Amino acid sequence: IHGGQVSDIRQQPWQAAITVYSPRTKSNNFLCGGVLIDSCWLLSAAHCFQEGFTENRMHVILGRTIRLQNSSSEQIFDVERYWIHEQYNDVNYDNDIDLLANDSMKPCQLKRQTKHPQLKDKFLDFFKLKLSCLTQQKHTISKHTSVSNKCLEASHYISQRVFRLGKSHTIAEALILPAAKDTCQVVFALLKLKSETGICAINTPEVLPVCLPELGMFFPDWMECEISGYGKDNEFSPFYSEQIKQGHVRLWPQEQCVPEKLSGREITANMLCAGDTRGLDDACKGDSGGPLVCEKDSQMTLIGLISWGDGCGKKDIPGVYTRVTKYTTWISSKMRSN
Ligand code: 4AZ
Repeated sequence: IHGGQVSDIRQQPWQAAITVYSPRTKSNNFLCGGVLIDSCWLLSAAHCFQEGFTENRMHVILGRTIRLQNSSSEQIFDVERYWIHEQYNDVNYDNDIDLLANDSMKPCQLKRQTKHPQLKDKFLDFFKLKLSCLTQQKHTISKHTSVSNKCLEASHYISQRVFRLGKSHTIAEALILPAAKDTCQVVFALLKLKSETGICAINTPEVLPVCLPELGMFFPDWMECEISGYGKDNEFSPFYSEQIKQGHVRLWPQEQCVPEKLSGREITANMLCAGDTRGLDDACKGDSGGPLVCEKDSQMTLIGLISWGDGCGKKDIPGVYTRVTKYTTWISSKMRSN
């Protein structure tokens, strides 16, 4: 994000960072932004995937404020499959939209799995209940009652198990409290989930899907909306941002969203322009695939995916976004049939 402010993931809990494994450097490299739209589903920009990376090289990181720093609130997933829009045009970026399915059966963090064998058996008991490890509660516990690291790890372990068992119909809400020395006690509330499909991302203050626009929803010209990402501060900066940033941009009238403003490149009806007329806040390299969100009827609603532009933050030059309202049918039909 050019301009804007550094933010906290709790301000944009739908923001994802997508990484791709490079066999050459043997590391996971930051690829693009993404947006969580449902427990197991994300949207991103098609052009991020045009090199045809295989799913097994990609990871989705949710819940992180600092891009490269592990956090107790993060939830990391493999990608089961991704779909690039059938009409995606890699010359003019028309239909620059991509849908990813989280792989609920393959969480990335299985390291802790064998650390708490005693919990393994117990886990089967709460299998029929709803489980969510509320990070904020964990923090409160650790601050005020100096919970042992063991308990924090245990609650992490349980949440990882839930990801593994993502296809279960119901899981338990659990709160891990310190009991006798070095042991943890599991306190849980019963709650039955309505969903019969897989559960992947668990809702926490740091991980929460954005709302999709409803058919025919209207967003007025010059409405102020919000963008976010881990992308660069400036077009020629060598680095992506260390911390998630947010910015504020206004929706441009389509008549002013023309090639003359965007170094002659074609604009289609599937794109929308948004920007700060003063040339302050704008999306930049690495923000692609991330969200443009507007508040509508007090719901944070995804109306654009960061797609392209002419540099970053130039005065009177808007950023170009994939117009999400054009794809709600495509998105729901893909989700329904998969
Ligand atoms: C990019 O390269 C990019 N200023 C995305 C958005 C914008 C510019 C570049 C808009 O991913």
